[in-house]
Amino acid sequence: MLFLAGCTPPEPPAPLTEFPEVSALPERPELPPLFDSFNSKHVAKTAADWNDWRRPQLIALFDHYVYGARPPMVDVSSTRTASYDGLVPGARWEEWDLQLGGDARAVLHVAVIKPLSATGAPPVIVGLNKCGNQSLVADPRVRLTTSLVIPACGTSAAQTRGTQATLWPLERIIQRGFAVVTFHESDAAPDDDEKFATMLRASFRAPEGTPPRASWGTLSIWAWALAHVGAWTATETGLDSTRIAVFGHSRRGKAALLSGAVTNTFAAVIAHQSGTGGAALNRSAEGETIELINLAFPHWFDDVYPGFANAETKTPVDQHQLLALWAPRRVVLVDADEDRWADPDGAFAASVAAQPAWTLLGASTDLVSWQQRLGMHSVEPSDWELFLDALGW
Ligand code: GTR
Repeated sequence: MLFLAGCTPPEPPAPLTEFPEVSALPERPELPPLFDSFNSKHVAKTAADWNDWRRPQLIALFDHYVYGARPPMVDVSSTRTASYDGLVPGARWEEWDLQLGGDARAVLHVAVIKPLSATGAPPVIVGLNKCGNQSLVADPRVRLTTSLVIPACGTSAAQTRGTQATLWPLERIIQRGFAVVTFHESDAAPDDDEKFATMLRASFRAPEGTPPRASWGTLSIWAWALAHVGAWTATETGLDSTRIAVFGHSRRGKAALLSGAVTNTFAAVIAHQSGTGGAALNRSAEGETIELINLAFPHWFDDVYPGFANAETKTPVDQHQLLALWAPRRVVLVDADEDRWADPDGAFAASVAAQPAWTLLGASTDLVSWQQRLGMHSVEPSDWELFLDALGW
C-alpha cells in the first residue's frame, strides 16, 4: 500500500479488552458487518487487516458474547495402546491416549482408522463421537469408554458397541481413501449440565482476566479438544497434514465450526445440520431460539449468551462471521429440508453473507458450499457421499 509523504499508516484498532454489557449494545436488525471494526472506524480492506486485527477481534467477540474463552493451547503427549489390522475391512484401527498439558486427568482416548492400502498420505476426517469409540463398530476388541455414558446411548458402555455404526460408515469412508480420527466427547466434557465442571474444565482455566461468566462452555471445550486432536493428527499419524477436515453433526457440528474458526488447525469443516450456535443465523426467524437453546442446554455456551434471549438483534456477532473465520479454507454445510429446528435457510443465508471474506483473501467463494437433502435431522450413510464429494479431496 502507498502512503503520501509525511502521512503515517493508521494504527490498527487496539485488541478488545472491554466488552459492553448486553443492555448497552445497540439493536441491529441487519447482519453485523464482516469488515467494520467493533470499537473504531477502521474497516478491514486487505488480507493483512483481516488477519492482523479483524479476525482476532471477531474471535474475541464470539468468545465473550457466545461460547466463552478457552485456555491457550497446551502440549500433547501420546501413546499408542493398541493396533488391529482388518477390524474395519481394509483398515488399521489404532487406539491412542493423548495427554493434554501434562495433566494425568486430561486424557483423550483417540481411535485412528487408516486405510491399509493408500497411495500417499490419506486425507482425514476428525470428529467427536457421541457414545464412545466402541459405538462405531461391534468388534469387542475396541476399548470401552470410561467417561460418562449418556442415557441416550445406553445404560453401560458395553451395551453401546456398534450402536452408532450407521452414523459412521467406516468401511465406505475407508474405501473412499479417507482416514478417520475420533474420540468420545465426554473425554473432553460430558454433555450434561451437572457434570459440566469435570474433565478438561477441571484441569485448565480460561485466560487470565476472563470474567467467570465469559469462561468456556461445553461447545468451547469440545472445540479446544478437537483443535488439539487435529494438531496432533497433523504431526503424529502419518496422515496428510494438509487435508484434515473436522466433522460434526448437530451440537457436534457447532463445536466443529468453532474449533477451526478460532484456530488454523483444520483445512476444512463439515457441519451437518448444525443449527443455532452453528451455521444458522441468530437473526433468522426460523428454528431454535437463543432463549430455548440456553434453557435446554445451559452448559453449552457461556453465561453472557443467554442475555440475548428475545434480543437476537442485539448480538454483536452473528453466525455468518463464524463461517467467515474459516476463510480461505473449505466450508461444507449440509442440512435437511424437514429439519426446520436447525433452520436450513438461516444456514444458507449465513453461507452467502460470509463469502466476501473469501474474496478479500483472494480465494474462490466456491470453497463455501451449502446443500440441502430431503428428510429429517439425522446422519445417513448417503450423507457421507455428499460430505466427501464436497471436500473434493
Ligand atoms: C437439539 C438441540 C439442537 C441440536 C440437536 C442435536 O435438541 O436443540 O441445537 O444440537 O439437539 O445435537 O441433535
